[in-house]
Amino acid sequence: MSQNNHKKILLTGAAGGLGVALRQRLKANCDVLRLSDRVSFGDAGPNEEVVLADLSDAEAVSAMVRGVDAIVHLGGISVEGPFAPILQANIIGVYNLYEAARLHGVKRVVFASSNHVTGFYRQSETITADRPARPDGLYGVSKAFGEDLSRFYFDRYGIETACVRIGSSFPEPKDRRMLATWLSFDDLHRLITACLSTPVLGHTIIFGMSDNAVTWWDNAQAKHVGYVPQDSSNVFRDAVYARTPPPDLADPAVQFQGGAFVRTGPFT
Ligand code: NAI
Ligand code: 15L
Repeated sequence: MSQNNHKKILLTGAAGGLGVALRQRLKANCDVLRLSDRVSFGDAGPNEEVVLADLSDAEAVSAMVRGVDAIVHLGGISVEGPFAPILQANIIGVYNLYEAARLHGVKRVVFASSNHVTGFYRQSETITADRPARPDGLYGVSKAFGEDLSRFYFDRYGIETACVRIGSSFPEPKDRRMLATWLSFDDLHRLITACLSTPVLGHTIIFGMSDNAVTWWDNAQAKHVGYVPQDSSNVFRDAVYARTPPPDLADPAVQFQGGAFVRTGPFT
């Protein structure tokens, strides 16, 4: 099946790490890719549009969403920190996005959630997506809000969403924890493509990980999405072990899935 089954896809957070990684890749999924962020990131290329918008500005978000048929929502605060920016971007911002989707008839969203929704599960556990949220900070709480909000917009308005609880999506795993949580950029694109193209998505929570040897997450409940990872952190394992010290088993960052996030803050 062709990957290109949308006329116009909106990619938010286009200036960020994953936005940059996905910009070229997502052009295969649509005729036109609309890119947005609150900071400028250069001009539109062929088959691209650029719309600058702060997620906390409802009017700007409405203009950003108007005319697209699917949204890949990466924009927002991506780490733990003070509550005010998280509130503006990840709570008010995601509300603005779904309201705009409802008003403009957008029927499918891929929402970049995070493993930090469940960061206070232990690394010794394997969890499925229906386990209760156990956020490891205000950032994780804000992503749990986005997951709940998107479920409401599905139940009430039929807007389908894949909440992708991304593990660690970087060019390579940076430490031993990321051997379990790593998601390659190509697998992230495969996962988003699956979410955009599956005939029936519904409201689905899926852990965003590559085919890593060690994992804490079970995606059995999201099989209908059809995501099959093709990369693995295993190829980096020896190098990561060689450059990192053995774990201190008394460290909460080693005990819990959220890693160092579980002991970050407090922020004022
Ligand atoms: P990033 O921090 O590099 O990019 C986020 C982008 O959102 C930035 O370009 C920023 O300018 C924009 N943004 C922030 N506040 C905004 C606002 N109020 N209005 C409009 N735009 C705003 O983050 P990254 O790594 O690219 O992650 C993308 C998404 O994926 C984020 O939502 C993050 O929470 C999520 N995620 C990423 C993971 C990873 O391993 N990279 C892991 C788990 C989740
Ligand atoms: C996230 O949610 C962050 O956005 C990313 O920067 C990483 O810290 C990642 O989680 C992780 O847990 O490794």
